[in-house]
Amino acid sequence: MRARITPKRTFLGRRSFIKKAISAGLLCGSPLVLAETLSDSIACKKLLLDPISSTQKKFVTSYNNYYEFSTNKKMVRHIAKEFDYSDWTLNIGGLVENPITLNLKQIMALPTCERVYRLRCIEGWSAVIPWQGIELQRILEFVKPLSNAKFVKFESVFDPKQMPGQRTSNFSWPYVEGITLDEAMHPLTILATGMYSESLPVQNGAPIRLVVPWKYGYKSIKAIQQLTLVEEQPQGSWQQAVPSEYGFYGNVNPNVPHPRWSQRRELPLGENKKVRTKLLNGYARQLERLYSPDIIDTLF
Ligand SMILES: Nc1nc2c(c(=O)[nH]1)N[C@H]1C(S)=C(S)[C@@H](COP(=O)(O)O)O[C@H]1N2
Ligand SMILES: [Mo]
Repeated sequence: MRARITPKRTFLGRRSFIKKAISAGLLCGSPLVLAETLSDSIACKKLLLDPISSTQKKFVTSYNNYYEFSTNKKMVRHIAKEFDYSDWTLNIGGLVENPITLNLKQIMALPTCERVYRLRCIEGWSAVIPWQGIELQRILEFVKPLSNAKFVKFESVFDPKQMPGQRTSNFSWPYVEGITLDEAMHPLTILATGMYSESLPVQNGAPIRLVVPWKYGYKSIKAIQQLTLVEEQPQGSWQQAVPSEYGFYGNVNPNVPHPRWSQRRELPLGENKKVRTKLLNGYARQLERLYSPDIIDTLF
């Protein structure tokens, strides 16, 4: 067992070797360099988020939208229990200078920061979740989008052997989502690898999922294997399946009703009284530079 632990001297020697190789321009685009670059950058932007208390973990891990496993929110975690993701790869490519592929170990080694965010599902329920994640901006700065890249397209895993929903539903698998490059570069946008200071439970999107806290939950795609920088606006799976109910932007807006219900209120998981839904889920102040204030109120 002891031999497995890298002695500190060797470790430091290796780090300074990596640092020298990075500044010499070697190792360009390797996952090792990504982790090293991220751990050297200022870990997290200070975003002046309002202090909010988290929903109890038991609620967030037992009521899940994850159609690959089940359309029954309470069943998802039971069906997802045996999901094996040890062979995972996350590829980031398309219109970038430095495409990379990370394996599970490399994904889990990415340095993370803590973000407590509201999550608002378009169906009218919500939660407050303490995530551990990486600002997507950091990863994009590393892969260097080309000047014609305008959107980021995300694709979940396609594994019908392990995911019964992919065998039975007529949804077009894998689950796809997309956001603009500006939205992807916003410091609120993270790729989460953990929550409640533990690695992400399968039902919440292990090993890595997107979290865009000002958008309805369907934009926060779980179990991501592919990010592609593209020129044209990608079509999300929900947008494709039900275009009258799911937009490309999906920004939380209490003033824009769903075709079948009002979006003015939401039920926090674990509570029995609805609360008012906030414009852009409470993040309008952080998003002023992304969406000009005069159009914020009409956004969906
Ligand atoms: N791959 C995938 N990602 C997904 C979904 C899904 O069915 N498949 N559901 C979305 C929806 S509708 C919501 S509300 C959130 C729920 O996240 P949670 O279960 O962690 O609360 O995940 C989103 N990400
Ligand atoms: Mo949702």
